[in-house]
Amino acid sequence: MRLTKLQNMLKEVDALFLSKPENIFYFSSFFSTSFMYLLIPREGTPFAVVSQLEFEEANNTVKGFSIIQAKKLEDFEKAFSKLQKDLKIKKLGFEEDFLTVNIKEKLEKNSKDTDFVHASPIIKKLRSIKSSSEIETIRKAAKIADEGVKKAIEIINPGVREYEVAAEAEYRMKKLGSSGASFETIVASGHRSAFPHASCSDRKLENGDLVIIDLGARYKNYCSDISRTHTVGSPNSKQEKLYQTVLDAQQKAIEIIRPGVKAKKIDEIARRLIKRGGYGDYFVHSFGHGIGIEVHEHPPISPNNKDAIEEGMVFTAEPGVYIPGFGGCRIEDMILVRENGYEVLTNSPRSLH
Ligand SMILES: [Mn+2]
Repeated sequence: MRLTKLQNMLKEVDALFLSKPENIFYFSSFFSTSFMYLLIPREGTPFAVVSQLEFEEANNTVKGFSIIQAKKLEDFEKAFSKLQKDLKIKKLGFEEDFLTVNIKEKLEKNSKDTDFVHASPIIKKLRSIKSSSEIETIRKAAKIADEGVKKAIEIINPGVREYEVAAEAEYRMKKLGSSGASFETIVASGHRSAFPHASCSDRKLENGDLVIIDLGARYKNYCSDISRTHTVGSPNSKQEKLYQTVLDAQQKAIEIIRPGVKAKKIDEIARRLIKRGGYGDYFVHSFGHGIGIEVHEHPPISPNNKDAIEEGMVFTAEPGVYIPGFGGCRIEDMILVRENGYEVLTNSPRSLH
């Protein structure tokens, strides 16, 4: 189904060469941790070149491909050059944002007359619209992340170190079937909460700290991503004002989500409210990002994205404010775009304390 859809979209190229494991998984259902490449012609059976290490497993999993075993990378070169001749490929699509120079040189060596055409946008677009089975898997990943956040918040107490909070949350998620974190868990407390991409340190939590927890679970090769901000002990009025502004910006922006709305419009609503709250200089990232097999994927929900969002897209809603020396606040949820609106996939309570 996905393959047929892709093949129907291949107008500009004779075939597509894929090397990115996430794209390969999307089309073949096999997530390679060795080397694996797909060659998908516009018509007819596609090919998968698989390393000897993973051959048995791939042979059992991958359907609809002609599978070629390569003992080493040189075998791949030979296999590819044969396919190249057999299929008479004049224009070859490739992932311009992923393919290594090393592999590209190997491809070029035997294809002097072949034009290489950028093909990443087609694949990103396809992957951004999730099927119902992908949505179910993402839903489960989101539920596991909710449990991870719950665990983290339970143990936020003075004297506990940031990495202990992260470890407990990840352990909880693994017990629920996650194969691991979908990115390095962030527990950023006190002054560190003002660093938008802090991971976690050995800092001990103190009374009065703002703590940003940002984590995700990987489940059956799909990712989740959620952030909550909490205080250790009771919040002060400045912290409360900050939290209310971010929450309001997030909620008001989420409310307009439905197919046809421009991504930049969603970002704009949140940005305007944060500016109105007096924090305009401190919202330094996009409102959100697509999520699926990768934690950050198409579409960006940013001031630059003029495209309309579509039914079946899943992305994050994560406004944040980071005030150096004071602290930060980010609230992040995962949103599924539905026919007439949206559904929030993460459901942890949104409260500062
Ligand atoms: Mn995120």
